[in-house]
Amino acid sequence: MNPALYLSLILILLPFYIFLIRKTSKRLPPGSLGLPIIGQSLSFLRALQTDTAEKWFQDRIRKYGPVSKLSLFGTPTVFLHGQAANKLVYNCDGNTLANQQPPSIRRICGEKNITELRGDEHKRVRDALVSFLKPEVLKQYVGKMDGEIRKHLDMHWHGKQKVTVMPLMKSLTFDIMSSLIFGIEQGATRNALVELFEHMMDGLVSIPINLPFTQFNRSLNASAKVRTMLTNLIHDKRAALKQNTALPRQDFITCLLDIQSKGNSIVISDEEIVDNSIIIMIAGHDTSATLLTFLVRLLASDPSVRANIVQEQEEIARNKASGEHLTWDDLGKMKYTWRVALETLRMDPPLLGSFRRALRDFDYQGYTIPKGWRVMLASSVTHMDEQLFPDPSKFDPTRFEKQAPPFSFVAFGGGPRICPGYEFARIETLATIHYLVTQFTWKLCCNDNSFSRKPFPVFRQGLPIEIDPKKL
Ligand code: HEM
Ligand SMILES: *[C@@H]1O[C@H](CO)[C@@H](O)[C@H](O)[C@H]1NC(C)=O
Ligand SMILES: *[C@@H]1O[C@H](CO)[C@@H](O)[C@H](O)[C@H]1NC(C)=O
Ligand SMILES: CC(=O)N[C@H]1CO[C@H](CO)[C@@H](O)[C@@H]1O
Repeated sequence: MNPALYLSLILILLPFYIFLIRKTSKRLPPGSLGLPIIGQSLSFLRALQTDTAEKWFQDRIRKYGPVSKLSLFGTPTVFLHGQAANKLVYNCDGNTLANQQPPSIRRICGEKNITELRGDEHKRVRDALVSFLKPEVLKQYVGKMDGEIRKHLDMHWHGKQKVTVMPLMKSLTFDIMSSLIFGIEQGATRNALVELFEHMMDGLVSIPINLPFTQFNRSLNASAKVRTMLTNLIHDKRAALKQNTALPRQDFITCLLDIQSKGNSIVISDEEIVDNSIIIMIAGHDTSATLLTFLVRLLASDPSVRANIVQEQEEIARNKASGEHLTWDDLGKMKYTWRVALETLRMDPPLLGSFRRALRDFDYQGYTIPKGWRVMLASSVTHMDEQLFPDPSKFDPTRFEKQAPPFSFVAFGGGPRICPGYEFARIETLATIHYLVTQFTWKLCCNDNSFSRKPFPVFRQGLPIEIDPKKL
């Protein structure tokens, strides 16, 4: 991070920071707040960059126990981990702990964002999202996803000897979402949208200074353009629905417009549709692409898992006519493949934890978590707890033959804010793996297959592989 910008950030935040740490005389958790504002931010960022965040968590736990205080990104913070902490934070009511993104992210993602809402407001918008993302509805879109995946493989994999997996998976999950969420198919509009989203995402981890040459400004510009595009899209689709040239079930946007026009219990405004489709794109595209990339890496390096998956998928392929797309029932048969995906998420979760903000003082394990402080839940620490997952560093998909203990497997979060995209992610992951293993064999071809977290895992070399088409 640029030192001059960091310094100005410190000067802006200092009074607020002093106010927060002065205010309380309660029994605070152990730990040090470190240097003003900077606190432990740099060491944490370094751990993320070198993929040693898990070790960073463990060191802190060894030193201070299950609850400790620190200072991250200019805010005094309480660090929590463990099954009980997962349960507390994920189930906590919206009057005690709120999801609160920094103001910079709010400006990019919009104010009517589900991640910002709480209580009844959260439930109303969430119900609208889930009305599209629930299995009974999503199952109608399996064929559409299937089509996107096959098109992607024809364009970017067939005829190649070497491909770089991570950027391809990002473009695949983007294309799938663009088609299902916005109904924007291949073409100039989609290409423009990809670029705008990239700029937007860059800004989420940039320094929030809005000057004509900063990344943040470029991100805000992109956000404004996406918003205009989506607002126009909504008007067009509403007109098309009225003239019956679009179907209510065509995509996420038409689904919400249909709900809106019926004026029933779930009401959602145009602005909310725009903000929440942006949030869905941001929440759903890197996470799923990360899972797929880890799966491709795993299948290159674990022959026995690979053999089992190939067997399961070829069995399904044998019962299909050529060109026939996968169905909901086919996906239901991919039980082993999905357990491998869950075990991959256990060992390499795309998100290591969650942040919340305390809206009032509250006590946990004899300590006070003061109002205004941030709570950092290192939720994925339970993934490596040997009480919950015996022999935790062993890759063993059969663990997921049984339900994991509550609040122990939290790759999708938990409680009322649990990831509503679970089913979406399951469908696209299984369908993609199906076509990959039935059409190709591959091997890793680069010595450096390491990644850093930004905060999502990013493979340093993008994970290049050598591919061979299977003879059919
Ligand atoms: C493997 C893929 C995915 C993983 C690992 C994942 C993980 C998560 C996690 C951990 C949370 C909770 C964050 C918190 O409580 O702080 C979350 C929330 C969310 N996810 Fe996912 N996600 C995935 C895919 C998706 C997809 C495909 C979509 C959309 C189609 C999606 C949409 C959302 C939304 C809208 C929220 C916010 C929900 C709320 O605040 O009520 N996710 N996700
Ligand atoms: C980016 O900076 C320019 C020049 O200062 C300004 O006119 C514009 O409003 C900024 N963009 C946004 C979306 O704030
Ligand atoms: C954002 O747009 C403004 C005005 O349209 C322009 O002056 C500015 O250079 C743009 N910012 C970036 C970083 O591209
Ligand atoms: C904290 C914040 O800015 N969140 C906004 C999200 O949307 C709600 C409801 O529209 C606003 O009231 C909040 O200000």
